[in-house]
Amino acid sequence: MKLTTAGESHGKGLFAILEGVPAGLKLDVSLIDAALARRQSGYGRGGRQKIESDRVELLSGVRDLVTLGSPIALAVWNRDYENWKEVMAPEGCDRSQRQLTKVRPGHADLAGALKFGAQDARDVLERASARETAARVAAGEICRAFLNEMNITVTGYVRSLGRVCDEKQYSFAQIEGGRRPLLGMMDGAAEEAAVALIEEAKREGDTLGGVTELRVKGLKSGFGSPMTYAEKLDARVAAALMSVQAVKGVEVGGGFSLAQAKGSAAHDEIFAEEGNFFRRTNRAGGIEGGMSNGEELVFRAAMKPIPTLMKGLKTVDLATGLPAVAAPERSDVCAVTACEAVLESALCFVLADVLAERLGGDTLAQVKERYERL
Ligand code: EPS
Repeated sequence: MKLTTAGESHGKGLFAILEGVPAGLKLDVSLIDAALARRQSGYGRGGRQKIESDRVELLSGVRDLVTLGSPIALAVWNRDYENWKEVMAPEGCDRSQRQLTKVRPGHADLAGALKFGAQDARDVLERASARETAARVAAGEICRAFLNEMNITVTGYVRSLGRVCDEKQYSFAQIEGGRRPLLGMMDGAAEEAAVALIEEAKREGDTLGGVTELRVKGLKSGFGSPMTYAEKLDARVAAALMSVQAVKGVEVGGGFSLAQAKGSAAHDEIFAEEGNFFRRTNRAGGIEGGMSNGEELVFRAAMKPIPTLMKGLKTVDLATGLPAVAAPERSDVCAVTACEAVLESALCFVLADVLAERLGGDTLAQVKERYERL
């Protein structure tokens, strides 16, 4: 499979072309729209989400809500474009307005302006913005529908927000049924503390990050390969998760904590019952030797605090070369809940890609038959 996205945060919209989805997959647009709504959710989001009410528009590759095997093109239109077309229109606009030269530490502004030779960091930040993830979520949800046909399901939750951390362990079913709507956390007391922290950050003109946990149930063993480094499942998932805006760390299973344990406490002993192999622990996060081992996949991703701070950090004005305070663009205080939704979609794409690669097939029926035979 191949996924390409295009679009600027305040341009006409966000677009995706998804190639390699087999023919015969039934799509439910309301499920894609629900995922887009989840991407807009979470306590602490900024004013933009009050303007947008993201919906997918399927443009090609689908007939009567069933995939044709051809590239699927889709759009998520920006309502806010109406307010920005004077400074963003591809056909011609006034570039002198809404320039951003007081580059924000942590954002793509400075490195991007230097790399692309831009006088106005808007030429870069519009694309670097996390609004791009609307296209990735829409495409990722098509991949999720494909995975669901093989009974492979993906879920996740917000494990920590700032210094508030929920250390408890949850089963896949608990996460699916128990994720709280306000922040996508599992524990009520932790969520209350996180809301208070967001309030505090908002008052201070500051921002917050957090950690999300992702789970995959139903993936059979043998996906990914140790034969070449680029085929390793953990490497591919890590790259996909790391590509989501503001993600600074990815863990698989026990992740960093395994480095502190002795080998006897870091691996998952193997048992068999009536010819079926199983483990009683899952520290490997379902991946050994770069291959799925049939256990649940477990990943964690750390999102840094959003780099647009209302209180502004020290920086330099690109236009004058003088010290300045970074531009306080409208922004979110915290978007970890949205990040979790995006990460699920990004994970769905990479898993669908790995599946399609190993199983081939022009039609969904062929893919399903091959999967069942494994
Ligand atoms: C986003 C929309 C953006 C930001 C956010 C993500 O809206 P606006 O810039 O119009 O307020 O809220 O972008 C960033 C965090 C960023 O760093 O650019 C969205 O829909 O996800």
